[in-house]
Amino acid sequence: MEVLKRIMHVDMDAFYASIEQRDHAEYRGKPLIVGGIGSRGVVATASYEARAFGVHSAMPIVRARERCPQGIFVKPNHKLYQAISQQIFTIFKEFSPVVEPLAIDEAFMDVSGMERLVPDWRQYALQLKQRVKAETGLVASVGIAPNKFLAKLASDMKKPDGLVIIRQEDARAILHDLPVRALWGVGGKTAEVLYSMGLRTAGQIADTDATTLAKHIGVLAYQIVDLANGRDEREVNSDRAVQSIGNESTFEEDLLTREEVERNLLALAEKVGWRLRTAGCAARTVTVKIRFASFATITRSMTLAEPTHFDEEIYRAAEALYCGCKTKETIRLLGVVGSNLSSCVQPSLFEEERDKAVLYQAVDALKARFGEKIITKAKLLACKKRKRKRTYPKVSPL
Ligand code: TTP
Ligand code: CA
Repeated sequence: MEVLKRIMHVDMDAFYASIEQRDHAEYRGKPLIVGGIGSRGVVATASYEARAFGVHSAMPIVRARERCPQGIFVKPNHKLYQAISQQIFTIFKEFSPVVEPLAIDEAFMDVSGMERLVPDWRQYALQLKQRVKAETGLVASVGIAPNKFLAKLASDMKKPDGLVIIRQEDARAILHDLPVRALWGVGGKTAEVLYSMGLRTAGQIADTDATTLAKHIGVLAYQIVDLANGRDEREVNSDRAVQSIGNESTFEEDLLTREEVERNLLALAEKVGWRLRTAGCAARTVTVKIRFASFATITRSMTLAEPTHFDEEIYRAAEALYCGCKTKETIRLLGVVGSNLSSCVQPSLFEEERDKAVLYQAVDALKARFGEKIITKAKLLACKKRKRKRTYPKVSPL
């Protein structure tokens, strides 16, 4: 007999904003926007009160201020959010042995085969929501369904403070009017092809022959016809490794010179190197993301002979990638990402490499004790001094 799968998806409501409202009574019940505060910042998230004004994640902060001038705007406190994330994941693990993190505030949990322990799934989900509320003061939305796709859909259906259970027999009806973009894997380009074929809803996809559709959009057709019919075989994978480690900066003023770009790439490489080393892994692929003044954005990647977590090696690759992008435009955003991760760097046979590892151990011990900024490259210190100097009014020589 086929064992019915049962998947739970938990997702915290307005995560960063709810934490700030929890910790600041004066923010409660108000439109609160968490994000980069500078003129070039973007919204990380907004409280539900702010969403009523049309403010949402990834929107430029300038636009959010236009839409919601009475909003309270605050900078994110990532360390705090990370700590609370750990707290909620500890709770999740009490409710299922198989927990797959999907983001800082959401996870899939496989609760199949627990029927004898759990006579009432609604009650079980309520218990989880209550535990999270009691321990963190925050509200989670929960979805339960026979597969991952439906469980994620369910947790989103009655947000905030949602709790929805989808049964397999109801899936097709629930999916019927959903836009095709809601099917995993359908991005902008695929959606255009589907629209051109007159296919706009999941209901229409559900009734389409996958082999015929594959002639237009490739093998993705099989996946989306399955999803549209409420079928999804993917397992909850508790060992899912982090896919990449990266960092990016949007600048208050565009970067004009090559020297400025290189300094910023070095600062980003230093952050990525530190994060890779603290995560105990190394990256074989380095990617640089560049957004120009015109908003055109490019990414360039390079795969190294050996995985690395050393700042200079990440920087060398990033700089080479940047140099390969010939353009005269100024730059508003730079990012550096390490991917293709392995768990640690092979111990080197070469003395010079071993010395480097010892040096980094010392650097990291200082960073771990006194904070990431305690030690940095001389080149970056010089640049910080110069930057600060530039903020003073210029005095003309006599
Ligand atoms: P989400 O779960 O997408 O959003 P949310 O928790 O704020 O709101 P809800 O789930 O109720 O719709 O993201 C979780 C956190 O991740 C969010 O609080 C802030 C951060 N985040 C960003 O920093 N940038 C983004 O573009 C998104 C989508 C999220
Ligand atoms: Ca969330």
